[in-house]
Amino acid sequence: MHVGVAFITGVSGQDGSYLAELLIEKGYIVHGMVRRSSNMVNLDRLVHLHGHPHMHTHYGDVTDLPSIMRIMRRAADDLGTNQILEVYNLAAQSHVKVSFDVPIYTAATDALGTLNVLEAIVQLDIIARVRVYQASTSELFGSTPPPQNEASSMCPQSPYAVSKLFAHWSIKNYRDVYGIYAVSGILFNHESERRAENFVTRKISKFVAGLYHGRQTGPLHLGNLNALRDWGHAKDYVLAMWMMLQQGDADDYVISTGEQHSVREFVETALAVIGKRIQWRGTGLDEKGYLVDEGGHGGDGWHIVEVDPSYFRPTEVETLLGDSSKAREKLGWMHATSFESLVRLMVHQDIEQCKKE
Ligand code: NDP
Ligand code: GDR
Repeated sequence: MHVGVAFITGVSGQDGSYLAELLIEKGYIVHGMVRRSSNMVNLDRLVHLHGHPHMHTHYGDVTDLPSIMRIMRRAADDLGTNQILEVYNLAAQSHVKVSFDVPIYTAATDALGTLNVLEAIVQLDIIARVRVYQASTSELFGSTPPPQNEASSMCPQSPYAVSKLFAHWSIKNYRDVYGIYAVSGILFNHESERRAENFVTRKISKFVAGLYHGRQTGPLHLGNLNALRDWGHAKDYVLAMWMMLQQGDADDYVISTGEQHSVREFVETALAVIGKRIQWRGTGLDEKGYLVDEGGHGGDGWHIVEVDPSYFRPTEVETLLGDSSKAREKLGWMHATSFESLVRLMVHQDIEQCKKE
């Protein structure tokens, strides 16, 4: 017997893989959308999900409405009496910097893709049998000063954030118009060893693991070291997604740790895991007036970090710090992994991974 049925778009991503694991453990049947070109590393690593009778993957794309409808119909077929289909819309072009290079594609996936998911529910006439979770983001706050909570102004700073704001408002609109149980989780940055390697935390943990194994021949090239983020562990955050769909009423929630660290601190903390220290060379201002670091070395003249302006963003989100008191009070959610534990976990996992390679 299964306790519920879920449909996850973006199941091959960092969050999708943790969420599929969580739901399978809870006894759900999980239907996940993957693309022909999807990177299956995360799902492939989950040996216990392979061939699991409750885990199904289907080809589709959120820009292709018929494929969403086909998978949704298939998932709805598994519903028992009085069961509700939980739809988690995690699919996205999720890289902020990349969204400046592919704005139209980002909007097609992140904005219109979400509208497609909502419209599929309306077209299939299954509104009363569905609950929807939308992957909203702290990037919506953009230039709004911290701390940010559900009532803070949304000032998106990238095509990614603008597209996600469209999706965020579409969720509210379909909730108001059709009465769909649809929620947006406004999640702050969350990371793990399953994070793609072009996000800053994983880029750092991989580099430090290489350093540990004596495999780095050059410095780590990074962009803005002064950006401040509120980083948690993805595993804690997918639990909050599930909790949001188990409430009496549909509502939006900020999910964060309430602790803020700079990219520079992430580098220092990761290096400390392997017993190394970095001496920063000082800072200056670039032509836009941003504080720019000049990199740092390991004390023996060997450069550990070089600042590479090609990683700067045309408009940067400088400071994010979430206030998730509403989630604490109403959902009873609280992050379990501290910043130091997160960094330690990521570095240790990459040390193991690097050894195998
Ligand atoms: P990932 O980039 O790891 O995963 C994104 C997933 O979306 C991948 O499975 C990808 O599949 C899929 N995808 C991309 N485009 C399409 C498409 N057109 N149709 C179907 N699937 C598609 O992101 P995360 O797991 O980190 O994040 C999950 C969601 O949460 C995203 O929407 C992200 O924007 C949002 N978010 C993430 C935060 C974080 O800190 N991680 C914070 C707040 C929000 P493929 O392998 O085929 O590319
Ligand atoms: P972010 O994550 O943009 O916050 O979006 P990312 O790790 O890309 O950047 C965090 C901060 O680090 C600075 N930075 C660099 N970033 C990258 N990727 N590479 C670098 O070399 C580098 N050097 C410095 C960035 O400028 C930025 O300030 C993530 C994604 O998961 C989104 O999908 C999600 O919505 C938000 O988190 C919340």
